Amino acid sequence: MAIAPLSWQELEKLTDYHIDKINGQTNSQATLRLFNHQQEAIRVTLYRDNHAWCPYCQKIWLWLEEKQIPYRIKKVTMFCYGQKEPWYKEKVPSGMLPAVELDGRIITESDDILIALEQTFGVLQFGMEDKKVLPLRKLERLLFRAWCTWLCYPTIFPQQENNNRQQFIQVIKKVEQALSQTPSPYFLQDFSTADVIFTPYIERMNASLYYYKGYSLREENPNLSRWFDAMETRPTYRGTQSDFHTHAHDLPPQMGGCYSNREPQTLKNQQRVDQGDWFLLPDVAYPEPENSRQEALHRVLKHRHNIIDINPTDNQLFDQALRSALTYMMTKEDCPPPNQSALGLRYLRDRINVPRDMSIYAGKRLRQALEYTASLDSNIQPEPLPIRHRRDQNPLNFR
Ligand SMILES: N[C@@H](CCC(=O)N[C@@H](CS)C(=O)NCC(=O)O)C(=O)O
Repeated sequence: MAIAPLSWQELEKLTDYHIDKINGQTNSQATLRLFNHQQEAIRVTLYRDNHAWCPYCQKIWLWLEEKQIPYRIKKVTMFCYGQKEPWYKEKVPSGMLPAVELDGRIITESDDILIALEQTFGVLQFGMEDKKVLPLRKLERLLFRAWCTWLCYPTIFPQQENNNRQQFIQVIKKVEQALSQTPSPYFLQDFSTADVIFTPYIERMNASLYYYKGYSLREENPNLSRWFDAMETRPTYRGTQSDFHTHAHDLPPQMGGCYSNREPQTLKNQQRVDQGDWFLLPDVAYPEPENSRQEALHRVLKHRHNIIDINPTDNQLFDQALRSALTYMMTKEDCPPPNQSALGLRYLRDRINVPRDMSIYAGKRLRQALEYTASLDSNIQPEPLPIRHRRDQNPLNFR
């Protein structure tokens, strides 16, 4: 049965989603985290990127959340996504992220930050300089370089592409071996700094190699698969976790380019990441929370005026189309959008940013509702997302 779009007031009644950003579970919207301490206990300010796209920021973010250190968060724009805030350049002239202010002292470089935090608050199971952790830190850098060599340089001959792939797989075998050293699914006998260090890039490798190289890191490596599953039992990781669509499109400007090998499997994967079905992607394996639709609706309601304003489609037309998609998402009934609204719906589909805007399953639900509703209008696809910059994601529009 097809139904008419609900009004904004009717939609508001369909969600009671609420989280305690300050004391509750890890979330990307918080600017203050207290873990039930008083504000006076705060000794740390974390400067991290606005979009939650910076891997080195994720490392510090995850560590602070795991240790439950009370801290403030100040969000800063990365160069490829917009203008760097002048107040930040006064503090950190290079503009580089992350930085922390610890007892009034500014520290940059994520490894130095972790070492300083360890000296102040104690280690996370094992310290950065522990003899068990040091070889793992080296292995992480080796893996990072093998990944960059495969992903970030264009190849002319298939042989070159194949060599880069083999080199990466050689290092992945070492990672698999390292993970097999203890009975735990983590790098050491329990979750520790070592896992925090590997997290940001393994997550990005999983997304980017699936999308640009047709290689499914999580599915092809049993120990890594177990590691991902274990990480996803942690609310701290879930709160910082991104999805394939977000990473496939946030990495090119950061890395200076990501190159597709255009193999049949790659093209299939690209189609799935860009146009769905997002529920079939190996970017998450824990069961979907019951309130993912409510979360997605809540987040859209909060920002609906800005979402409508920046959409290239006529505001009135898009207002109705967006309500159609949300009505479908909440009622599971077809709700045809107005004619010629498909491009506007797909514009938003392509710009849901996980976890900045919402968590991974809410993002999938919203993407799916936008795509399905757009398909009731037409199959027209928008221009691909920019790869040199992502100024289309200007955070100023959402202040
Ligand atoms: N070695 C540094 C690397 C930090 C880094 O490369 N940060 C990037 C973001 S991922 C950055 O701040 N780039 C400047 C910008 O994009 O504004 C660390 O470990 O902290």
